[in-house]
Amino acid sequence: RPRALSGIQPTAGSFHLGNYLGAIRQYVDLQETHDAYYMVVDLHAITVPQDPATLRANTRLAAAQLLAAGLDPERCTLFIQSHVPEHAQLAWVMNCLTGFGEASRMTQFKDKSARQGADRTTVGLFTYPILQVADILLYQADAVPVGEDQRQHIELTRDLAERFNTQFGPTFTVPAPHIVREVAKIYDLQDPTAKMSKSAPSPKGLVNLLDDPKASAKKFRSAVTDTDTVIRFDEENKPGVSNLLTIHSALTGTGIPELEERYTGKGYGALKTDLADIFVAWVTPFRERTQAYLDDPETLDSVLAKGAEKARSVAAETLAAAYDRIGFVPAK
Ligand code: AQP
Repeated sequence: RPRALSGIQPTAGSFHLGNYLGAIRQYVDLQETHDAYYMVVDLHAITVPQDPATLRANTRLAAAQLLAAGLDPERCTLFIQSHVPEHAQLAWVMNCLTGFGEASRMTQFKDKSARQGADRTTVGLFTYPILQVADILLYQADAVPVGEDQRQHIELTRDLAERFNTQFGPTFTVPAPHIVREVAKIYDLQDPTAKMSKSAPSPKGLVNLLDDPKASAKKFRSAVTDTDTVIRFDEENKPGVSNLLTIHSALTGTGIPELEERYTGKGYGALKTDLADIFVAWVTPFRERTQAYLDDPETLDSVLAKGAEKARSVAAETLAAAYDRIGFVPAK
């Protein structure tokens, strides 16, 4: 079976609809076809300041949400990144293979550091994509399910895998991004030209899965569209309507052309209200399942412990091979 690997940050507490449709749904699908490894990336979380108690709670909450979304510990390996020390170890190696200029070109870093201000930006945030390279290469992943915003980081991963393999001999699988075009970028409901993001300037267009469903329904009903009345998928001229159609189609499995037909002659209000109802019907059991995992911390911790053990066995083997190629003396 080919391997899949992906990670998700625990920082915001709740995942948002962009995380779910752009990434987590693909995690669930790839369990069926791949030897899949998924992790809650707490090492990535501390690239920005975290309160310790909140980080701990949010890390468990992230794992609970992944299980609630359909990850099955019998069919994939779910773990916490910091439980596998090889991530930090291989990241150091990759840091030493990455050009400073190359790292400086990462657009996510440029955006996030600009938002934070230079004096609050850490070196950790700068090298975050290189830790991500290590995350992926340790598992010899073939496929990396992510949203569009991560494409550049996967490119960097491919470059570094090839660089290492050329310099030291074949060691790493060169991975490919697994990006599902239709849902690769879910947009903010209030600013449909910006990606839905936990760090959006305003939470008004951000749909968090664990928020009160009534509040989320309201966000759908007041989503920004345009002054026209026609329901048609046209990302350039009708980004708001197109985003709503994308979300509707992803949650119901109905094709966009069929939706366009169904809503012919109906106003935007009908689309928004229907979508609000569809979301609430989907998210209500998701929230209940998340709560059930949180209420049973023993099961959750045991899933994560088993996952870490399995992940470590793979990661340790890869790290040992890399260390050997580099010329490190093996520890006896
Ligand atoms: N709007 C989105 N549409 C599609 N996919 C998305 N992802 C994030 N936002 C969207 C994908 O979710 C996965 C997990 O992302 P992360 O843990 O790296 O979180 P993030 O990218 O930090 O989430 P945000 O909300 O986008 O936060 P900011 O803006 O602070 O970075 C990834 O696969 C990502 O592509």
